[in-house]
Amino acid sequence: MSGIRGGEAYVRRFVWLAGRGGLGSRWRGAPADPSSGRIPIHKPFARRPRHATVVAYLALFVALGGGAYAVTQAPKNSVVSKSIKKNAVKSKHIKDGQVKTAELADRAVTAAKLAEGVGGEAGSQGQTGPQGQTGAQGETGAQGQTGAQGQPGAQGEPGWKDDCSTEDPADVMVKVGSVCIDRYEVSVWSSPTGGTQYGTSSDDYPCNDNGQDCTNIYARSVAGVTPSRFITYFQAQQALANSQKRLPSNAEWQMAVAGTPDSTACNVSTGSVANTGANAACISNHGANDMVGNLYEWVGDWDEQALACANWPAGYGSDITCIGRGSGEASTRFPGALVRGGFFNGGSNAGPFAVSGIGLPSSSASAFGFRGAR
Ligand SMILES: [Ca+2]
Ligand SMILES: [Ca+2]
Ligand SMILES: [Ca+2]
Repeated sequence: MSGIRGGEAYVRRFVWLAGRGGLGSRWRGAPADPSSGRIPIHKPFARRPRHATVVAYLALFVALGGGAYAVTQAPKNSVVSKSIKKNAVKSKHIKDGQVKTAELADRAVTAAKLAEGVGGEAGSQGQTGPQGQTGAQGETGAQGQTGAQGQPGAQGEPGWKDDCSTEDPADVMVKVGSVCIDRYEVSVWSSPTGGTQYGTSSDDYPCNDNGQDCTNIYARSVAGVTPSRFITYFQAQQALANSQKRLPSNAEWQMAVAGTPDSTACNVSTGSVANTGANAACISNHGANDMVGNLYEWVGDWDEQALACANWPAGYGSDITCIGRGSGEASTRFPGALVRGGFFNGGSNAGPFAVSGIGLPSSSASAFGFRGAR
């Protein structure tokens, strides 16, 4: 910018001269030297013109062909109008003789530009800045949708029907209140549906009396067979478990026997075991056969082992009762597992109230059998 300093002053003085009326005669009488472009202006000037006056006469100067004059002290093409900021160049910055019309391009200076100043061009765009830091973690997203339904599970074990029927049509149970009771005294077999029967005429069970290894015997309630006997409480219990049954409680047995005849309608005096259901009239109100007579039947309950017996009154069929300790009788310290109903040679001792706790759970006898419940 320093090269242009003084240019405005030069123009100002030129204009001031024109304002005093001297320019016309001098302009016309002393045209610019074509070799230098310098306008012959004489010093000194006693008075400086106002800025508005400078602008007005500079416009006139340009209109009269000022483009033919040039600034001699500015390097060629080093200063163009767009390089000068608005209001950056004022008359006081221009020295005498530093602006010559020869260096002003055609139409480079207009009255409007001079009044406003000339703005520079926009600079070039800067380089791309460095990458910013990683932003903070966002909030947790919303819960996803419910997944698809899984596949059906494996089939469960066969269920019991409400009417007490079973998967094995030959294995018959009857409904007694809220429980199911075997219709017949049990026959014990080598498979859930039959095979070899055990305990018909001897103690031939393929497992121990204590029942601990009895995974191979099955209890079924089948008509027309000799009920199994010679079996301990422990064995009977496992045979039932292997058939998804259990021993009935003493109470359940008592409930199921109701209505069974206390007479020879049941096998109470023949002296030998009869086939299951052979005495058709020996049946309870609930449809259970042979609960009185034929074989005594294990129930689930234990009591103190009994050593002696008594009889129920006549109103209870004079049935036998052998339970607990009498006065002065020392305890054996063993349990007596209860059997119910009497047997094939019990006579009047047999009946719906007959109960005996003489036998241990580990006992077995030709007159002891059982039936199941669930
Ligand atoms: Ca045995
Ligand atoms: Ca019986
Ligand atoms: Ca009786």
